[in-house]
Amino acid sequence: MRYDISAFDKMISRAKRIAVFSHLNPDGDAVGSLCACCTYLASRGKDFVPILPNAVPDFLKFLSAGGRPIVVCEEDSQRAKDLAAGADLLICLDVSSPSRTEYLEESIVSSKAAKVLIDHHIQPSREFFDLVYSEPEISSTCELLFWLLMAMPDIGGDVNRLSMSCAEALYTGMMTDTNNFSNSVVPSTFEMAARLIARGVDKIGLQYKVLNSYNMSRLRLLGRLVNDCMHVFPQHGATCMLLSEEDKCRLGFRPGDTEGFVNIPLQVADVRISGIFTEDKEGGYVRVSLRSKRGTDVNTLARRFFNGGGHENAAGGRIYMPLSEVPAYFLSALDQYFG
Ligand SMILES: [Mn+2]
Repeated sequence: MRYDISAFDKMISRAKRIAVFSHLNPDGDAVGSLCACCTYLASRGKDFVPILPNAVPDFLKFLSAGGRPIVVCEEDSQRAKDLAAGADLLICLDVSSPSRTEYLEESIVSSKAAKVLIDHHIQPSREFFDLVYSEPEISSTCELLFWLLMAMPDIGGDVNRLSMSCAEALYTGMMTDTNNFSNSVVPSTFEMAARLIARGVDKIGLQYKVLNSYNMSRLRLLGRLVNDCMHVFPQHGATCMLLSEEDKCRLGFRPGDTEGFVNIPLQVADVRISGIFTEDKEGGYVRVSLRSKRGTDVNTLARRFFNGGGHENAAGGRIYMPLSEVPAYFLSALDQYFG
């Protein structure tokens, strides 16, 4: 992978204060790329601030954002916005558009600072940024960031010049976005993994920390969803699981608890599309997450019917209706989509 890094390198050198952002409901790739970027900026002696719209899920809290606390907009909205406004360089990671930062969108769009986007989603909103690194044919934003950092003059392609916490954050984001090497993996992904493991990243240790460190309530929630809240549409090879506010409350749901659930129905031979629909009463919408097997495009499905988008085999969106109406809506969307 070869990238022209000189513009980005110069922007970092010139910047006095850098604000780094990622998306709402941050996943491993969002938190991993945010932390890796901040750790790198720290190694260059830069003044920076990591900002997220809402909190980091527990299983990712071991990652360090260059030793600084992550400012969470949902917890301290004014401070997050002031810090964003005070920066002269904004770096947005793993977001196809500023709107994916939710409450921070306005601060990003209206800022006069230089803006850089580093992302792997298709059709990014380039118009908001001065410099865009967009690579949809890659596993994750963490992988793209890895290759960008490798190309930086101070790293010079030598993985040993990346700090261990930067290397771990990059590996974590790639590992989670590929569902531990099961999807969106390209040759360069293995090359990145090989280099990071040679650097000393503890692959098994990270798996235990990130993928095998859930609590019992999450397992019970999965049981409840599969047993009682899943609709199956065999005519389309589709399933959908519904997570209500009531169940969230009763089963002690915490953000991030359903991470990976949507992939599980795809383990069934005849299932090619899986959806999980999560009620958000406060937001007044139902959050949609879709996954598919190779050859079935959920990006277009999400764009047409669920006010969202993403990748061919992993997409998301939002719909505005009571949760009870979702199965019928999902079925009619599938009927129209597959004709
Ligand atoms: Mn990602």
